Amino acid sequence: EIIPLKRALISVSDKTGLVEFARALDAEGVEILSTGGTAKALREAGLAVSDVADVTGFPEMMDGRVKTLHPAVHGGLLALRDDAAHQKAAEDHGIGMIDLLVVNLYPFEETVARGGDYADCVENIDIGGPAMIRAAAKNHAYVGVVVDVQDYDEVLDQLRASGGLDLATRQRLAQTAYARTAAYDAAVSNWMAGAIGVETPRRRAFAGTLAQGLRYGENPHQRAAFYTTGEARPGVATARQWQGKELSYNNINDTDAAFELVAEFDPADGPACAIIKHANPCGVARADTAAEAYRRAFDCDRTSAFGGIIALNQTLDGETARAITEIFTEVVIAPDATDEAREVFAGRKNLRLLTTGGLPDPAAGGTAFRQVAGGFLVQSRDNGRVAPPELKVVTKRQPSEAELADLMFAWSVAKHVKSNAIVYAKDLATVGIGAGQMSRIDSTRIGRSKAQDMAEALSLPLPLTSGAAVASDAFFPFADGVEALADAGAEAVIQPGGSVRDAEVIAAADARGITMVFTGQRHFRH
Ligand code: 93A
Repeated sequence: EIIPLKRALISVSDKTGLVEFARALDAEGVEILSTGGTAKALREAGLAVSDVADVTGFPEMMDGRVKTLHPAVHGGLLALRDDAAHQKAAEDHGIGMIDLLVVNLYPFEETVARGGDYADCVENIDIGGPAMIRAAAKNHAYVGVVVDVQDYDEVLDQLRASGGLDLATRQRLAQTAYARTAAYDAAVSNWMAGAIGVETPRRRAFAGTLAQGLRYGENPHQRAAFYTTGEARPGVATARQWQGKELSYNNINDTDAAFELVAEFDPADGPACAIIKHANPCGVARADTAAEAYRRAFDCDRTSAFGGIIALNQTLDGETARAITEIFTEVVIAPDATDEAREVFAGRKNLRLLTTGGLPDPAAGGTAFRQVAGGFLVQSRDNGRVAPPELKVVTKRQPSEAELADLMFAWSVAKHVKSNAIVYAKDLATVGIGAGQMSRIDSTRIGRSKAQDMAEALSLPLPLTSGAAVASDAFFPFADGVEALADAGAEAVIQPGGSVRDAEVIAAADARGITMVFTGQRHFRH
């Protein structure tokens, strides 16, 4: 089952490791065919290669759009070696067999990522490469196909040991090859969806590029990997990691939650900080300085913040970095970090610092999906936002300017808390968060008890729920939720409205002298 490897076609855009690999093939007596740029690179390294143009009898033409799309190439990849008719056809037309195909594609994803214009992206859609990859992969009974520089060594090892590749390797390479072409076309389709403004989750392709194998998944007995979709959204997938050990599955999930939350707060309005545990915020705050925002976020729930993930909406500075290092933190993500901040973190192996170069646009479209048994659900990302003029005050009591600011703040946080979500906020900082409960009233109670814990930890005379603004991610089905908030001392509530019992809920708020505003928009998050 070892197919002797006599002739290889190499056509690669990413020329990493190319010369060494080709030299090793050459040393094993493999004849090498190449396309323009690849052949040039190999000749410059002193290797003897044949031009594909000489094999096809056609020059590379139309800006390289047509170079390998020819029967002399595809016949050599697709012909069954043990089929007399196939071999006769090859002989009649002077087609030589190709035993190994080495291709990596035009850098389409990179072109999108670097912000290439429409024409640039279109020109970087590889046609001949995927055609050859799919042909060679189909004929894996006889042909080996390499699409990943990482696989060069394994191919060489086998070649040196046995003169060819065994079936299991050819199968595995073919399987990898189809994963690559599928991801490539998905990237093209998804880029087009963005470029022409297709928001619908229908007619979408789903695939990603393997960015990193992970040590384990959500739990140590689960295997995991991180795939990127090529979306040009600043965040955990595109961030630069300055230091610290590899991110885990849960780290990546929490870091994403943290950064997406903090991006709700425009840096032009001042620094904001979020601390995340188990994908929920345990403290979020805005302040005049990043260090102060961090301290206030930390104060909300000092116990939970231990081992948390911190996101900032602006540059991490030295002072904030020093404050952060006072306790154990897993990950810090920010658009940027000063040299001083990096020095403060340096040497702390367990603390990872990520910078993204910018903030994601919270209002941008995009696609979100989650798995269910036997399928997955697709929806546009929750980019819903309300501006103060869109709020409807439904109670007699009107919000003060400070209350309005706190309501808007709490509402933005609630969008990023698992449902049922209740967020108590005061002076642009959370003071109690109730997350992920099956009943809204339970979230109300948990948020209140968190605020009591906070008051105890900080030796405050009264929990800050007194006079707080409260956000509820969805409407109150009954008046009891509002009663509970009033009992906690809350003075203003923001919620979508839309319950059949809205009248009862509003009446309860009026009876307790609370301000209530409706957003008309819900933010379930599960
Ligand atoms: O423009 S193409 O779609 N037309 C082709 O016929 C073709 N054949 C190979 N692009 C084509 N390729 C791609 O050229 C390969 O996938 C590879 O990425 C690149 C290598 O070109 P060069 O050897 O000139 O650097």
